[in-house]
Amino acid sequence: MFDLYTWPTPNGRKVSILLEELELDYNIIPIDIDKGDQFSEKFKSISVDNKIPIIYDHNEKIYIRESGIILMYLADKFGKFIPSDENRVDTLQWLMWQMSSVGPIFGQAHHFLYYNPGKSEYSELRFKKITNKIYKILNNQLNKYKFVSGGKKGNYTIADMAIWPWIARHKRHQVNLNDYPSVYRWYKEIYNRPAVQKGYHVPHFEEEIPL
Ligand SMILES: N[C@@H](CCC(=O)N[C@@H](CS)C(=O)NCC(=O)O)C(=O)O
Repeated sequence: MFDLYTWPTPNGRKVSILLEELELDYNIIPIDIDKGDQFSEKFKSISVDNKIPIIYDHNEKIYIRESGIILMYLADKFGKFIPSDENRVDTLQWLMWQMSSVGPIFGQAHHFLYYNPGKSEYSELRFKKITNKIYKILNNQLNKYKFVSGGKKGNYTIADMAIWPWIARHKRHQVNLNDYPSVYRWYKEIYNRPAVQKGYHVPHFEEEIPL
């Protein structure tokens, strides 16, 4: 059994999607980061940086933070959605690409383009440009392969699960998915997975998944 501390954001949704894909039982503990729940004394005692998502594994009696490592931990523990053959490294390198490029850059793009438009033209242009560079990289990869990692033999993995919820925020970073047809093909395929439909709306329904 697991506890999931989360809120409907891309980093939170990565983990709820994997928990649904693995068909695991888990308690959902909403941390309303818009109201400041992440700064409560109770949450601070389990989170060094006041951020969701966090899981608690009741069997091992440990808290785990950082969405990338949470995905690795669960995928390894249940032996699913992470290759055990030579493709493992490729899955992990795309996962790390998400953690180091997609998340931080799209996060900045949302900050300037969606939450604070008009405050810094330079920053809006900069993060829009790098965002589109990231989409080009992803589109090139998905031109060649069905899923992000593993090449021709690749399957749906935690690398796809990490990237997908950020692409679901394409309107916030002002990207039209029609401009990236292979990303759009991949996005729709993953959108149709029942576990994704369920995991997206954890801890509550916020919006229909944008298409
Ligand atoms: N590197 C962390 C980032 C987590 C993160 O940025 N969480 C955001 C929501 S997506 C958050 O909790 N923000 C609240 C705050 O910073 O006060 C991860 O991937 O888990």
